Amino acid sequence: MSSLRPLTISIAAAAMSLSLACGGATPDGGQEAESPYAAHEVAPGEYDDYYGFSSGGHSGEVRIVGIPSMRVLKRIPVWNIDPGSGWGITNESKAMMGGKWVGDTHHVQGSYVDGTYDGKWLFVNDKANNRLARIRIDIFEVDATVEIPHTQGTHGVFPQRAPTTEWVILNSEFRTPLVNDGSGDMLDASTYGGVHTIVDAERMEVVAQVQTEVNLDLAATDYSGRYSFATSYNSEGGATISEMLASDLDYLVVFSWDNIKAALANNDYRTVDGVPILDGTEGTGLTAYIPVPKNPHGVNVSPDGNYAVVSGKVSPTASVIDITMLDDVFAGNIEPRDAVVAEPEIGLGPLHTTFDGRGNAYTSLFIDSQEVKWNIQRAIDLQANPQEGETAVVDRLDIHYQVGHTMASMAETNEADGRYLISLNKISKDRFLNVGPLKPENDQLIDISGESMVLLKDESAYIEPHDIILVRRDIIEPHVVDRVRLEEHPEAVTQSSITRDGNRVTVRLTATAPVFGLQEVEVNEGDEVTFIVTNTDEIPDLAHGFAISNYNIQMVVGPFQTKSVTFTADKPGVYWIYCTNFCHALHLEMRLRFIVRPRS
Ligand code: CUK
Ligand code: CUA
Ligand code: CA
Repeated sequence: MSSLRPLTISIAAAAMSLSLACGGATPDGGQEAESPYAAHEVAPGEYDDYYGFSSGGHSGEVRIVGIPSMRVLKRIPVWNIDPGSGWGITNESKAMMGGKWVGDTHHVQGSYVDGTYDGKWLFVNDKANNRLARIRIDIFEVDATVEIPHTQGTHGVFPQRAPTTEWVILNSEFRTPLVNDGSGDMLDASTYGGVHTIVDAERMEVVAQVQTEVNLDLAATDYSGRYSFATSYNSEGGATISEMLASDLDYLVVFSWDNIKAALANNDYRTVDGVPILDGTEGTGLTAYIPVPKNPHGVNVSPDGNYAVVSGKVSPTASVIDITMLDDVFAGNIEPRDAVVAEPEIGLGPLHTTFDGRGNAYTSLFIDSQEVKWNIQRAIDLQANPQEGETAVVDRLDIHYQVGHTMASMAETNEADGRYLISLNKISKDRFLNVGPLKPENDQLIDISGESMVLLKDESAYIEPHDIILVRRDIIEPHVVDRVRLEEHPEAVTQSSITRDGNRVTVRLTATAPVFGLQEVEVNEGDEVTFIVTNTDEIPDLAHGFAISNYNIQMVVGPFQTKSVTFTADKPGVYWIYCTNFCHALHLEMRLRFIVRPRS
């Protein structure tokens, strides 16, 4: 066990040691003869106990990982182009992506009922282009997206946890002018602000935005549907890194949903670009600004709903906020800082905290390259009654290396079960075969069922997952269905046909292994051609591909699915359209001629 560092560290030292170049821990090296993972291995043909839903960061995707095997089971394209599903290529997905082909997914969260996952939706943010996407769990595909106005660095995202997910909230990590059209003094950062955006989960529309003067980073909701939280590391309102590090205290901003709903009902807002903007600056009653040390990062709510834990990042502490005291804070009965009931020193670079449902918290320490387990009640008791040499820290485990997010099984629900902990490490250094200079990231699986944490497994990850949630499989499995999409597309094809309207040609095409419904399609150079392809196979997990040689078109049409693509037939000649997904012994013969007659 390494000893605790002093509370105060200089800005320069903190900023330097936050850089990836300074690795904290050294490799463990020694491997035991019998791996502790053996007892957790998922044998061939066996299933994992948990679905891990992980954000893909700048890849713009969401990944599904089986836990504890750590096998990647599926990748769901969200803000990236992927012929494997046709995403970004089909007319349907192009409409949802709005011409923006990159995204930065940080936080995947599930929809809730009564404080636990209902298995209906996943929500994921796009920090780069400021969007929210919703993924249907029955088919694991994006079915709706919404652009978030008046914001940049759309970061923390969290669904309402009770009674059901009606709202999803998102934060602006970057402060900007609210009306950001080049008017006003753009260099005057004191006029910038950040917004806490409320999205209607069902309609996927922005309900309102609560404007603050500070930046809003990570997000969480409580377990009663009455509060949401945002960490703010730039209470200074700075525009440079030294300005953002100037103050010893920043904030946890608490949003009162009771007061927000009252303001909306009383029309106590202004409307900008059709969006109600509520004034949530300090003193307006919609928010409470709880001072916490310095440049905090994650905020996570304990599964009993009682505490919000803020991870200090530049401060070697975690701050424990008693949620049951927030009503008194908003009523003005106590000072905001009074709701901080513990602030244990836990180590260097605390980023995110998760829970085992037995009263323990696990915080990722980026600089120390450790997971630290500490007891929340012990921290509160020691804060009230300090005892020389006593600590709330229960255990420490070196990880490899530089952990960002960490998450325990079911930890973001009131059914946290304390079995597994995932450590999403940014740097693997020497843990895998060298495929450098840039090596894979390292997702580590840790057994937290006992008093001490036990490292079970390393798994390489493609850059760069940020966050993950671990969902019990019995919550997901009942919702995954086979034939749901057959009738969903308004133009699902049962008969192949070619129709022409002026220079617009629509080709409706069935696909049943090993044939497309037509063997030949003839158009004229310059025609605008739309192919609508329906997978009419009866086999519940068989996909067909659709690629047009030299036309830069390739999409896969999943089971019972219909997809369309529109393009201009600008190259005369003979072009083979072929199935790109191995579907049948005669898969290679599954093709048709696309004939483009030259303009005469
Ligand atoms: S942030 Cu990436 S390590 Cu976007 Cu959740 Cu903390
Ligand atoms: Cu259809 Cu290969
Ligand atoms: Ca700060």
